[in-house]
Amino acid sequence: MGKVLVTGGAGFIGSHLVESLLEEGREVVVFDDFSTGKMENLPENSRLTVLKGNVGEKERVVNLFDSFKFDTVFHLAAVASVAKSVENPEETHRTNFDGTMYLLDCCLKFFVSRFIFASSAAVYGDLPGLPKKEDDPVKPQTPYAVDKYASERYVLNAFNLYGLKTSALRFFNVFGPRQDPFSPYSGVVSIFVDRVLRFLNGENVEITIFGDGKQTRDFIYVKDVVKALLLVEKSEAAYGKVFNTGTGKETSLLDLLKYIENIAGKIPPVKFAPARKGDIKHSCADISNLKKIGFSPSFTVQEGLKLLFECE
Ligand code: NAD
Ligand code: UD2
Repeated sequence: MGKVLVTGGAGFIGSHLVESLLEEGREVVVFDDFSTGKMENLPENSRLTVLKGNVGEKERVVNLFDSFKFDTVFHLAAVASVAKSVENPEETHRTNFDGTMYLLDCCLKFFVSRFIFASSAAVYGDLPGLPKKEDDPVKPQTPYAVDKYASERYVLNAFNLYGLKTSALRFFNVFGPRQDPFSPYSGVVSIFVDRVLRFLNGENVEITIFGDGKQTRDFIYVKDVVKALLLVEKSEAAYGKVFNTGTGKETSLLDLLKYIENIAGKIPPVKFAPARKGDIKHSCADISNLKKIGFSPSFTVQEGLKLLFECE
């Protein structure tokens, strides 16, 4: 049996996927440029090979496929920050779009059996209508979202055009251990939990809510995202298809904070600031298609938060 390639495997979601693949007994190669990923996110394991490299460098990618025989590719490497894509669209495009093209091309040339792509709920933009279904209209409003949408289409078309067994997952708001809280545009859960832990350590910090706190998101615990990725990989019904990856439930920021307070006992002072420009008020996934292939989330937001606090 060939190996599994995880691009972006040293990152937040990728490292959890790698852990589960190793638990399944598989041979895993991580390919990551360590721009946001970290070596310490990854376990020591004789079945794990970690390589530093950039998916946006074609020769390097071809080299990678020359050196290993891959059965399956999970393509998670990306500049995951929308803000960075807005600041530097050309450079992020090389990673977020060109990288996908190089990998797809190699998968065809080197007869890889399965290709799974990490897309994003960002493709829906701010169009009204919830919960979002996969065939709803899209409105990718940032370089990040455009690259994700274009990549996703190339990935899915590769099944119909060339017979490569591809699938894509549109992740909603993922949270869990190892999510980096240090950018203002980091996931809100990681920011809030970081502030609470610092507050409990006696630091003078506060939590900022942009807007009235009534905005909602479909927060999904990272282990459930991994569950979805592995389920999709093993499902023939998933070839050539895209799947919303959320829980199907909306949680407001005010409720999120309540849940955190219930777990932590107390939270720092909360400050309200004007809503962020372009912020979406509500977001929620219709996950019927993922359910049809056997998915159900294992963790509620509260359960995920509890586990996150236990890890910290
Ligand atoms: P992350 O930043 O922790 O992981 C991305 C990984 O890709 C990092 O390890 C980084 O070093 C690596 N990388 C970046 N550019 C690279 C390049 N040119 N070559 C090789 N490696 C490169 O972010 P994450 O949250 O784990 O995101 C994983 C994937 O899921 C990304 O594709 C992201 O766009 C997507 N996604 C995440 C969320 C979320 O809520 N976290 C939501 C939607 C989609
Ligand atoms: C998510 C993605 C983003 C993009 C977008 C597309 C993450 C981390 N971000 O943004 O990359 O794909 O979806 O729709 O996955 N907030 C606060 N206080 C804070 C931080 C955030 O109130 O300190 C608010 C923020 O204004 C927003 C909500 O919390 O209303 C969620 O913010 P987020 O950045 O975690 O996620 P989102 O959905 O805006």
